[in-house]
This record gives sequence, C-alpha cells and structure tokens, in this order.
Amino acid sequence: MSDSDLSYTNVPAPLQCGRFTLTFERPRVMGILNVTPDSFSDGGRYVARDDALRQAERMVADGVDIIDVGGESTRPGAPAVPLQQELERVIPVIEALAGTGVPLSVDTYKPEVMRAALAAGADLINDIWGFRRPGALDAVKGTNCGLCVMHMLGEPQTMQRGEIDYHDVVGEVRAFLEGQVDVLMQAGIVRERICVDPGFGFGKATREHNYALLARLRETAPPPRAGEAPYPILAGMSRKSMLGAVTGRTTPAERIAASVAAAVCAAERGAAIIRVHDVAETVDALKVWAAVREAEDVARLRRVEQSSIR
Ligand code: 9MG
Repeated sequence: MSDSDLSYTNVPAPLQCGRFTLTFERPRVMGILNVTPDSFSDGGRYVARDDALRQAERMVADGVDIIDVGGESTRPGAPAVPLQQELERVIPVIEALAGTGVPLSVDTYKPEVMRAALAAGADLINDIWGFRRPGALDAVKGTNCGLCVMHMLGEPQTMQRGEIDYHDVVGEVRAFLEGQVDVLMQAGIVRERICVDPGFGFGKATREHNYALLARLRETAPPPRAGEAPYPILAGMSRKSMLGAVTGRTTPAERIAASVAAAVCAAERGAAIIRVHDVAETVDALKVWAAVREAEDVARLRRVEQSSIR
C-alpha cells in the first residue's frame, strides 16, 4: 500500500515552501539546528559553522524532512541577539546547506534576517512572533516561501514571569491564529504557503495549557472552509519544560523519551510537522506509528470489502 492509498481522514493541505511542496500523508520531521552559544538544550555545541554542517548531515542521514536554522535562542529569558550577529551565524549555514536537497527553514522574527535568508536559499520562515513585528510581512510578501505562524503570549524574555491567564486556551490560540492568517491573506499571501503553530511553552503555564493544546491539537488551527483540507499544524515540544513538568526531568537533554512520546501524541492528533532535536529517535517512533495507521487502514478496507460482498 502506498502513502496515497491510505485513507487518513483530514490529511493537511500541502505546504508550498520555496523550492518544495511538502505533502502530509505522514507527519514531517523538522530538525532543530541551533547556531547559538546559548541554545536551551544543546548548550551551544554547534556554534561553529562546521559543527552546524556536521549536525545537519547527521540529521539528513537520520531522515529529517526540514532543517530549521536558528541564530537566537528562544529559551525563556534568553537575551536578544543583535542583527549583525544573527546574520553572521545563520546566513553562512543556509548557504552551505542550500545544496542538500532538504527544505531549509529559518527561525527568526527579524525582517532583515528573513530577506537575507531567503536570498541565501531558505524555503520557510518560522516566525515565533507570527509575522506581527514591523516589516516581517513585507519581507515575505513578494516571495514564495512557506510561513509558520506561531502563537505566543508575551515575549521570550518575559513570557514566564507574568501571570499567564486564559479563559479557554485552545479557543484563544485558534482565534489568534485565525486572525493572523487573515492578516497574511489580506496582504496577498495564499493559504498554500501557511502553516500554523500553537506555540507550546510560549506564554503557556506548563501543565494545563500545554497539555490542553496537545490533547486538542486539531482544534488549535483555523477551521478550513467546506471542502478544503485543514491547515498544516507545526508542533514543537522537543525537550521543553512541559515534558519536565510531568516526568520530573529538570535537564532538557534528559527529556528525549518524553519528547518522542509527545511527537507521537502530536502525530496522532493531526500534526503535519514536528519540530525536534532528536531526529533519529523521532523518525523511528513515527515509522512505528505509521505502521499502526496502515494496519488500521487495511482492517478498515477489509471490513468495507466484506460488507459489500454480503
Ligand atoms: C523556534 N521555536 C522554538 N520552539 C518553537 C515552536 O514550538 N514552534 C516553532 N514554530 N518554533 C519554535
């Protein structure tokens, strides 16, 4: 049975993404490539360009579908990085990876970095601010890159300091994403270029908000119009504190098993793209998940065949 024979309900719409069109008969794995000395879980091991490239090669060998390059940590409380420094970290890595045949994403909210990254060969802009900052929309408007619109309450420097309050976290995240997708479409960006993200950990209390969002992941996306496929949802929970909150693991690097479990939960709930540090482990786990789905499909087809014979 091929991917296209599978009767998964609600396969997300394909994502136009620069040089690529990503389809979602199965969830795609986005590997995190932090080119920062203070990244929250790999401790800056891949600061040097060559190390970053080696890490990217490893991810490709492990079956990654997209590589997300970031030059500023989004860890709670992490300092902002000056523009020039972010450009110096990220652009040489994108240039070097542009020939790998893997779609390249850039994790940035700065319009200047977006423009330079697209010129260097990036295919997708992953903006934790959801293209709300001045100039962000203009930087991507006239291009063909994919856009990841993420929900965030507050900002990375302060988001876990203040009171985090939602009346209905899933409804409020969806309303924000719906509004922001509308803004993008009013600016002339077609829906085929857009994926959405509830922003796990970004202004959410560790347990109740994050797990409500995961449990009801499909409901976090703007509802598609009649006859349209759902928006692709990106889910990023890898090594985050929401996993520490239930496992008691205080060190991010100890949260690999929990991250893989979260990835499988997200796949089961319709995630199109899963952003992870641990590519090999996640790819294996999703293969097992997909084999179960395929066996369910076979059983379903058999039931249909038998009922039509009777
Ligand atoms: C950069 N970054 C860190 N966490 C993330 C998440 O959950 N989603 C997206 N899109 N980007 C993230």
